[in-house]
Amino acid sequence: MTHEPMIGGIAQTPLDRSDPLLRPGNTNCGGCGMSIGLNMLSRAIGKRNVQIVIPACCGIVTAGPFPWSAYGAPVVASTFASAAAVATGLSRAANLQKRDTRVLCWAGDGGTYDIGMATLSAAAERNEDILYFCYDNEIYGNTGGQRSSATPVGARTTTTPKGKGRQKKDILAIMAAHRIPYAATVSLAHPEDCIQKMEKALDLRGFRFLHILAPCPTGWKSEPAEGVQLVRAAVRSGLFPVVEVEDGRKWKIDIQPDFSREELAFYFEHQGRFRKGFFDLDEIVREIQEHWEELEEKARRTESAY
Ligand SMILES: Cc1ncc(C[n+]2csc(CCOP(=O)(O)OP(=O)(O)O)c2C)c(N)n1
Ligand code: SF4
Repeated sequence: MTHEPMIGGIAQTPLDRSDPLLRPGNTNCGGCGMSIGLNMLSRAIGKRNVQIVIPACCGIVTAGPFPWSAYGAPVVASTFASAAAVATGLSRAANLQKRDTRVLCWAGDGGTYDIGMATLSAAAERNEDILYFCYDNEIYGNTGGQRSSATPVGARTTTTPKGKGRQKKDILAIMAAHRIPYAATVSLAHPEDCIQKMEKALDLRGFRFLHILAPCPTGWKSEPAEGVQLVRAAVRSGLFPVVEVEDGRKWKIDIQPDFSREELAFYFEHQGRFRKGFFDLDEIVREIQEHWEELEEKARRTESAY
């Protein structure tokens, strides 16, 4: 393990790209979906130069204690609310200096859907040259699992002990509505599609947004070994649509679900946060159908228009 010393929060040594983005020896929980996402991102980055801004979240704890870092890339820790604003500064500096550096944000759902939304929306509206990742574990994981606006209906959290009563925000639609060049969801159970879309997003210019459903065994009360299976079940049942949107109007469905009710039941039954009696599977099936009717209509319109 070659953890590099850092000065002023930024690793000073040039990147050795044989070094993975997420080094061994980090303290993330076993089976953490965020770790799987970082490993996929590591493969997508390849030899590209990147700088990563990470706000308060599990992902910044991952770095470990100063002056060491468990990240094999320069990382700037930002306040919760400012990741996209800090990334704007880094990206503009890199562009002024004509450095071929891709500036990324790696943030949880709390830092994206809620606390960082103002700077995220502002940077997207200005079409800053940033690739923003939201790894969505559907809670404030790092502080013990409070509800966020990404928490799904029926999920018990420390602040919704009887199960959340509201649906999660549709973050992809919100980001697409900014008419940014690229917004997409990626599945950790479909590595080819995931890495190919990460590579595409890395090479595009302007504001890009990728949304990752990231199982959190600690908060979801699920088996660490079942995370990828849970994501596959979410994709196959249609609960987590894998789609991409270009320029806010060209919608494409990347993975067609089979709308399996068995997979949906597996998803809910294999997570302790969903207690029987606090969610209605029939209601969830209806919501999935409604959402997919909208998505298919958008994809049809795109096909006929472009
Ligand atoms: C303004 C502010 N409020 C609260 C905190 C405490 N805090 C640090 S991390 C965190 C949770 C982050 O949740 P999320 O963004 O979903 O990422 P996760 O921890 O799930 O990886 C909180 C509440 C903080 N650092 N700053
Ligand atoms: S609390 Fe959840 S997101 Fe955070 S490191 Fe553990 S498994 Fe990963």
